[in-house]
Amino acid sequence: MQKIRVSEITPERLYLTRRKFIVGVGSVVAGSLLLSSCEPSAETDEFCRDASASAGVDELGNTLTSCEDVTHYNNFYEFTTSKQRVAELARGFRTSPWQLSVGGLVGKPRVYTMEEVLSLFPQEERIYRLRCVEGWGMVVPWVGFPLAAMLRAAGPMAEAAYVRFTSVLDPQQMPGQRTGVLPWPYTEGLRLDEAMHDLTILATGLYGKPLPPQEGAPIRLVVPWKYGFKSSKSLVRIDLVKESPVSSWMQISPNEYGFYANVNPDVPHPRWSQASERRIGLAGRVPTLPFNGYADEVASLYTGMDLKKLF
Ligand SMILES: Nc1nc2c(c(=O)[nH]1)N[C@H]1C(S)=C(S)[C@@H](COP(=O)(O)O)O[C@H]1N2
Ligand SMILES: [Mo]
Repeated sequence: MQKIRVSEITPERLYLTRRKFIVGVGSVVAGSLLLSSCEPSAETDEFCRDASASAGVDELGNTLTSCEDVTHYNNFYEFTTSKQRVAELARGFRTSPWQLSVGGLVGKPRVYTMEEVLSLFPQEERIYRLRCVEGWGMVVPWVGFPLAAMLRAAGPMAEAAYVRFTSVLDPQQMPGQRTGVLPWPYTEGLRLDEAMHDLTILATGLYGKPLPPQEGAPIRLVVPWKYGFKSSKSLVRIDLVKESPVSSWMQISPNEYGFYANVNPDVPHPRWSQASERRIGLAGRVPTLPFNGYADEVASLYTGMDLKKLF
């Protein structure tokens, strides 16, 4: 099958026109320039050669992780459990044609092609911290749109309380799916109000370009206040459901990788501390912030709940 890149169908300006920040607009945007964060080098592959972001830092002043590091240090167990090898094993993964179904307890279920997704939902840049439960983090300039826009278009029914996310099942293309390292397809879930929060996005790109395969092309979830495993890659289904979905990670290790998985420096993983993290590309460690630094935006979602139990 002929491989068609999303960028060939959709002009890249579609991704580049609506850059804006959700938080910390002030000085960062005022002084922003289109800057290329990746120095060309022998190591830099095609994707990063013309990478761009509207600022070099997030709203807290953290330097963006280089495009090269973002795209060569990945968790994507469908390909391999070796973070440095995901890019190489995912190269050439066919993501076109692609369909994303939105269904379950909705009035208007719909199957979107990627072309429809990109033309119906205006794309914007969101610079977010990503914190993996393993104790490392990155700062990534995503391109995408609020999941809420797609859920609103579907018309959630009154009984819908949760959202289940299903990633692609394609063992022919994904060697990790020919192993039992996780229950496939990769499944995750959010409470409906978490899914509707404006910080929750579906990402279709990063560094100003359509997602490369290792990042969960052509469309993946990004929930920046939760551990990275909640941000499912290469989505094919989004279903509104009544009961709390059981994720792939909950199935294999419920006391290590729970449903909420809100970033919390005060709640250690059973096998390591979560108090600090290694920022990929930087020396040393930095303190991990409650809700990954998004507490002002999201803490109210959990009023009255015991945060220590929300692992
Ligand atoms: N489908 C799928 N989604 C996934 C994963 C995975 O293995 N499969 N890994 C998760 C984990 S553990 C993390 S930390 C992030 C990593 O995203 P990144 O590679 O873009 O940094 O993706 C998440 N989404
Ligand atoms: Mo992770």
